[in-house]
Amino acid sequence: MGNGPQVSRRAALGMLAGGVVVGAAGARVGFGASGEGDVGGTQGDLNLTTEEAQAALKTYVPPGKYDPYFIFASGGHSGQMGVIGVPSMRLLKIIPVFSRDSWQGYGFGTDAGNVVLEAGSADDKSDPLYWGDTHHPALSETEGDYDGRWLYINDRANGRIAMIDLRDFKTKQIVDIPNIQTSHGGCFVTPNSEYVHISSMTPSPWTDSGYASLDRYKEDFRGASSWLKIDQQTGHLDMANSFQIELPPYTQDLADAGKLTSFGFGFINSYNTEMATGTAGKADGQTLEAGSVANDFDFLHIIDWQKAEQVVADGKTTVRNGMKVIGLQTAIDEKLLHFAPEPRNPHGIDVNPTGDYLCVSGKLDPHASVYDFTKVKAAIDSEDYQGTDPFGVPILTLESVLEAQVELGQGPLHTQFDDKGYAYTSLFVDTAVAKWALGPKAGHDGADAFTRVETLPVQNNIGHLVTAEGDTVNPNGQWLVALNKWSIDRFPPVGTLHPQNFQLVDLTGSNMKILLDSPIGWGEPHYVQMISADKLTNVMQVYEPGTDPATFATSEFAIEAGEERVERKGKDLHVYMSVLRSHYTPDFIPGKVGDKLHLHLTNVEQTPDATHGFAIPQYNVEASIDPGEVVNIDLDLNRAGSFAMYCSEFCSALHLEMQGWLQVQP
Ligand code: RUQ
Ligand code: CUA
Repeated sequence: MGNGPQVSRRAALGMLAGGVVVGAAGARVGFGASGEGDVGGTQGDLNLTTEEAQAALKTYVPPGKYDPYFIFASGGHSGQMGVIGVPSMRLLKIIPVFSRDSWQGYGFGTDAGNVVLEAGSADDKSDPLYWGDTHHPALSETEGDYDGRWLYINDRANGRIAMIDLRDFKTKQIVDIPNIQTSHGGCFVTPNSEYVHISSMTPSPWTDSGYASLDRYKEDFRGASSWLKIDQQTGHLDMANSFQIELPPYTQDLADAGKLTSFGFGFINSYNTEMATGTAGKADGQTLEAGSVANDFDFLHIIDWQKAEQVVADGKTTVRNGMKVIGLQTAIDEKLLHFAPEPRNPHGIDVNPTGDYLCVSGKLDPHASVYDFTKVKAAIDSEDYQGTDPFGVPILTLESVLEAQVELGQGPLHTQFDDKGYAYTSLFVDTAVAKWALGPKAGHDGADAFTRVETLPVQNNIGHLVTAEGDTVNPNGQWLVALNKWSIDRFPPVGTLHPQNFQLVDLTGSNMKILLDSPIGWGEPHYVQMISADKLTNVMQVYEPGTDPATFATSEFAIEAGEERVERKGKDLHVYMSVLRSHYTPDFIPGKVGDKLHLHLTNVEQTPDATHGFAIPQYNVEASIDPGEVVNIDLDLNRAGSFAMYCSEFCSALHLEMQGWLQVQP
């Protein structure tokens, strides 16, 4: 990554601290002695206050230099993910995941995207799903720290999960998870990337037909906690070695993995433990909104996944739709599932970096409820129960496990952490970030333990937030980004659908300070993770010659220059084509109506950035072939015509000449 970011950061900080700094090139820039001076004239031109100019310097990444952090952002129902540099907040890339992307040839008649997208649609769906609601990204971890290998993201809408390889930033696998319809809880990755977890959101009927009357909600509907095994070589999800735990038909919400002190456990919040179903078509029925807030408490689900692993190994599972399932009664009998009461309708559950504190955000309660894991474990071991739920799941005694309730403000949703024992919780209703101190096990045993120390208003209506590596065992504590749902008035009007607003917050000063508004005009991100750029050590700039990106192995269809050919076997027309600046070889495809065309394109270049496109007008084909990559396209030639195929990526001076003909004789 070079040393650009460090130099630019140091320059910016030095300027703020000392007023004068010698920049990387040796030129002097400075403020007046009071810090009130102009920054090289620009401050005046842009009409900036000194504070604004200082903020600009902190976020400025000079041309050619790199950002020290990467954000991986979900894109909501755009089905994509965004890669954003921090602190510049520059958009570096969009990664298509659940939806098509013509730039990258993802899902346009090419194997790269189509195979992944189609494999990720359940068999009973007549059409592949071409959209998803990307929700909670989860980076792979080693010993609780991001390791820069893989990235997972769930589809909240369709209960699926995708895996992205951070060698080439491409989606490699989509799995439609059996027995859940929608998903929300997770994804989280366990500390050594043993599993990625995802649980259902709204429960679904566990009946053979997939239908059940809402009158039988309690009997027939179920939730599930899914533990999907990660293949340690490829990062792919190994469904044969995955399992689910059957859960009561509550709405399981956010979830997080235990770490260090709480390693081996997973935690899921819930709401609608009332099992309200909405009006269910009844004139006097109650809305779900009203029915799901009746109880004072819902249940924090506490899952011992190491115990669950043992139960699976002992064969105490049934198989449902191809998935090993630990039944609810087995989970109770084996003592791998416990509940703790949590104030009604909470939202986020976040485990602090030491793994000691489980922080539950109240949503309808102005507090964060902090549970001490050591107490939770002791209560489990001593069977310190205050009762059971309607399904027989033991409920731990609240007073025995609750460590503190910290008053934060209205509408707490999600919490992230820094390296100094502070927690940062988003307040949706107050549209603010609350900074608060954790307790003794996070280094705060003085008067500030479990108290709010600062509130920072943000614009507008924050959902999630992220701090640098803020959900690992080792947060960096430098930056916070508020993921604001509304951006009203923050940007010039661009029509009736507004961008979202990511606000970059500096955590290094004595107070939290907003440095930058960053419009997100390509999706509706829910959650992001922020990783130090120097952890992304495996990123490729070109593929090895002839690589199949699905496996990173040499493709059986790869060719070298000189091996191009056209082979006809009856109606099957195989074309082995090389691609380089600025021609296709061969540039002529002799087809007939009724042929099956199998195109095998090899980009024989090894120059970084020498990507070529391959588009066939009116045949809905658009491929992107990166240097070294092999792309296969299967096409039924069902229409006669002369089709001018062309390179869609501006690759060279003679890019416009990079053309050929697909001839389909009547
Ligand atoms: S959730 S804004 Cu779907 Cu991540 Cu809390
Ligand atoms: Cu190749 Cu344009």
